[in-house]
Amino acid sequence: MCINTALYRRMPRTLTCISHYLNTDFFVFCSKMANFESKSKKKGTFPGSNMEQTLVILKPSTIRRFLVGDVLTRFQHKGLIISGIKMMQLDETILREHYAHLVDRPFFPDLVESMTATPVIVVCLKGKDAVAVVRAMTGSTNSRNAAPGTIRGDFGMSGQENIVHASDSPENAAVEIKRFFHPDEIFDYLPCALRLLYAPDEL
Ligand code: IDP
Ligand code: MG
Repeated sequence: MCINTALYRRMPRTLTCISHYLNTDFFVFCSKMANFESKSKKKGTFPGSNMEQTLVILKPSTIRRFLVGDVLTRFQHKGLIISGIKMMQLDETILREHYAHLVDRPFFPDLVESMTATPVIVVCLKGKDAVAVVRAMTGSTNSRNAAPGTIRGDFGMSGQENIVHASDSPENAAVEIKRFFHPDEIFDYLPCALRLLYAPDEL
């Protein structure tokens, strides 16, 4: 029997063994997780209850440059949970509220024009210390000064066209999430990989 035929004949059994192994392992993992969650629920410390939420806006230039996937991938690879996500068209009214600290600045009309050029994608991200983590990943306001490795540092050349908005404090994050999402657009789920992302005493 040639070696290819031998391998071919053994293949189904090998695949069955692998799948059996994976299913068993997955089953054990899920039972452990369910047990862990039910114990935590009884203690009143459901995993994830000490996590923060923060708001990110993928700006029109990011949409137009086809960078949506790259930016979202960064947050997902970091381990941040997407609790809400949608595309929406902003207008001057909401921007006057959102950028209230900038309405008197000479560049404000340009900022409105830029932020209304196309729809944006608003994202609510969840994780431990999510606000500070996402701000650090975002980098300095002016993309030219933003450190390499940050989103603005890696994808931008501009102060205005700086890829994303990110909430700058937990208090502002709460206000901003309410500004852009209805409560029923925020979803409370936990990923299977939660116990691979955090140690038990961090949850
Ligand atoms: P941040 O986005 O890093 O929190 P903010 O000071 O809150 O920075 O400014 C909000 C947005 O306004 C910035 O992301 C940027 O798009 C724009 N912006 C801020 N400063 C300038 C400026 O000096 N020139 C042009 N646009 C600016
Ligand atoms: Mg800001």
